[in-house]
Amino acid sequence: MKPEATPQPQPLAPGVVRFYSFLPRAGSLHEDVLAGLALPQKSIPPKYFYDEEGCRLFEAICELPEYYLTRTETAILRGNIADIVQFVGPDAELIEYGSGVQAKTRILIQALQTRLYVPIDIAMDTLRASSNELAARFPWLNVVGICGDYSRPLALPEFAGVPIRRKVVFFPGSTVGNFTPPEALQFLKQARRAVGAGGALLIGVDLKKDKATLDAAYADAKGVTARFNLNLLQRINRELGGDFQMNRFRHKAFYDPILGRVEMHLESLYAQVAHVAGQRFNFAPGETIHTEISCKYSIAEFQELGKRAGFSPEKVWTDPEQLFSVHGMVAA
Ligand code: AVI
Repeated sequence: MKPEATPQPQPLAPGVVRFYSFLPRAGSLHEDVLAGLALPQKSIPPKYFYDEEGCRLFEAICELPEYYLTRTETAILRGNIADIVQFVGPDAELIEYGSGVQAKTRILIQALQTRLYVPIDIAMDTLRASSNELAARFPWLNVVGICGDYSRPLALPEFAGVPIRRKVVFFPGSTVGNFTPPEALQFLKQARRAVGAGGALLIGVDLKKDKATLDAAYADAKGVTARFNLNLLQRINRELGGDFQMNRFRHKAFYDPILGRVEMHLESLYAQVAHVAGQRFNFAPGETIHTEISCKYSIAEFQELGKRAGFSPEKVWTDPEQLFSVHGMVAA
């Protein structure tokens, strides 16, 4: 795939937040949804969860008692911050893919005294709000927000005026698990190209564990994850003129220990017909739309993937229960 256009190097000034938009052309939701619903196993890419309401619901998921990922990763970062600072080294440009609400990023920026932070996110409103908040909190920080889809090749802008010794991609949250392993490999190769030789990767990866813990993490008692999943249908109704009836579908999520991944689906409760953008889609009772995978890795499996992408695994930080891992890898 051809990378998108690169702007010319720009001088930076702390406190001035710049934004670049490399958003996919309008119409990709339309094309992807119609194509996905026409497949024998209907499916919709998980990146479309994150409209305004989806971002809000995902933040609520991160607070749930069953969803151990966020608090465990945050504790790992806090508890090992001195070692992480040593691993990253001084004067690093911090590039964050899928920056979201950036709570974990604040820990890193504070400890690293980062001068240049480049958050990349598909949700422009969240990106703007959190970039402005970070710039206000850290007066020495240059923030360059990139609104774009990082699951596709993206040529990042270069900036002048800040001393940079190495580029470091920060990819927390185990979002890498939302790619299939071959897609994750492509993504890691792209991160390897983005940081260049001697650059580094700091990546959060959820670990394989018992099915009961994982099933509960993706089907919480309060039904927040269900609302997050069903919001996709509401988005399609609103943005593509769909007529899905929310109460005729249910959230379904389960860990498949053989494939080592959680799958999320929207299951049709009845034989029914739904229309999207004037096209008709039939659903049998029990038929599903596959909306997300969340792959889980052992430490060794993920290190192997990193090596295949051109990284040398140097550090792994985990919690006492071995629920979650944060890997520090260096571009070989
Ligand atoms: C963003 N991503 C890492 C989350 C995950 O755990 O796979 C998305 C999510 N889906 C359901 N709950 C959370």
